[in-house]
Amino acid sequence: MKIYFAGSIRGGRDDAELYHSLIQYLTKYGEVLTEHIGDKKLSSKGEGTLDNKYIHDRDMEWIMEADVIVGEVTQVSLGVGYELGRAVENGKKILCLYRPSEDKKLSAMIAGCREIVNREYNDLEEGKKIIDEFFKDIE
Ligand code: 6K6
Repeated sequence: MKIYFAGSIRGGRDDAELYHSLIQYLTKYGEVLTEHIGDKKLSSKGEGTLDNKYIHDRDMEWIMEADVIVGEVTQVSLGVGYELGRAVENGKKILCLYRPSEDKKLSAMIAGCREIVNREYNDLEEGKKIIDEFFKDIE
């Protein structure tokens, strides 16, 4: 099983630690192609070594290769929204995890997408349970 984890980078890195923990947990179910998303040293400003076209093409290849896409969508990110749209277009199985809050409302284009399993949670432990249920359902 290959898993593509999507989480905000240039959209803001406030949740980087949570991404790290979710990615660690997801390795229980398969290979996570995007472990770097959980790297706390990765800032929203970027390392500046990788070219945008290189990043886009490599990430699209990984999305095509992946069996499952898991997105943490609380922190608004254009890149994550784009990835989810391309994943839907290509018939991927998709789980989105969102922590409800007044100041970060989930876009209707994600919340209203029938091809995405959208689940709300409040902390890591709840997130892990949702991941377990999702993988049980798709087995
Ligand atoms: C690091 C910091 C800034 O730029 C970098 C290097 N960039 C990226 N490296 C790997 N994946 C990326 C990079 N920029 C965006 N992505 C992909 O888009 C990731 O798979 C994330 O799921 C998503 C984040 O999009 P933004 O718009 O928040 O950056």
